[in-house]
Amino acid sequence: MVVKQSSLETNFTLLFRHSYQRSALWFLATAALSLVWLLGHTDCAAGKPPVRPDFFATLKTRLVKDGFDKSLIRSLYSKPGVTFDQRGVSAYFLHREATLNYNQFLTRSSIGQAIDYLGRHQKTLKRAQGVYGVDEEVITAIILVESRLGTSIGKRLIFNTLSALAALDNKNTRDGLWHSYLKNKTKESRRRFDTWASRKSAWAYSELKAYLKYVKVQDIDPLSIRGSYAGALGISQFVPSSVLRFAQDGNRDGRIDLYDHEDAIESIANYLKQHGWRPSLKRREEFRILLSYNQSKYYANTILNIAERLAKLRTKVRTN
Ligand SMILES: [Ca+2]
Repeated sequence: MVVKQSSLETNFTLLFRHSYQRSALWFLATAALSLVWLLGHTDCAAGKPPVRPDFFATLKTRLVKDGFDKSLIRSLYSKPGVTFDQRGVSAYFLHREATLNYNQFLTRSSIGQAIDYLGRHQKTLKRAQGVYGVDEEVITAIILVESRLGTSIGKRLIFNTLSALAALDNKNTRDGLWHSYLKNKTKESRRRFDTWASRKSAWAYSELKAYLKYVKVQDIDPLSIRGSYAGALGISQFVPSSVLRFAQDGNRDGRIDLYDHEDAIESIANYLKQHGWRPSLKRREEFRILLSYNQSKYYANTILNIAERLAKLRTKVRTN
């Protein structure tokens, strides 16, 4: 969703934040908004598109300053599919890790689907275990939690997600998002949002640069990859910097495509190996390595619990 007129309304509200004359403010704001709407309407009637605020102006300048081609960046951000994903950014702020119900991955149905997955991808999983020393049950548990075994990989354009998060370093953008959308949906303070936005925007800018490098190297349309509102992509839900550093071409077709199971399986195994995984580690060491994949302790525990459950069930089937 694009932030449009509602952010203009917000700006008026901010201008008069400390005024006691709320009714006068309301009148002025309404009159001004009517004028803005009228101008936009007149433009439309005259065949001109309505003028939209450019939330990516400072971001584009920054990318060019950091060495990205000016005409490429300009052309990319002028494409019709590029929007400031207000809803996606807000969802990310509102639904953070602690609220996720990890027990859903330990139900009989989820474990049954994971067992099927182990059977379907046995050859690839066994090869990854042999080459990287990571248990096939652990890789499967990660794929189950990250993307429901590749069936839930996110619907948002990664480019839009990372661009919107990166643009939050601009105070006006944060003001617009907070007042037009978030303020009425969260009990969190504005200060907390600012702290989160500042941290996330720095992270997202770096990931956006990694993403642009990845799509260039792999010759992929930057507006063709969809993922989560946290900017993770593929069956393995790697962030772009992890794609650059750890992703593998599991099916040996000359391309790294984390929407392919063979590529994703081998990439996860490689990621864990590079973070210290080796056969027969103690649970607390495996736990520590899994925290590099996702900082949540619930996550790391869930992965290990699923993997143990899968290993036990498979042993039971073999012995029966
Ligand atoms: Ca491949």
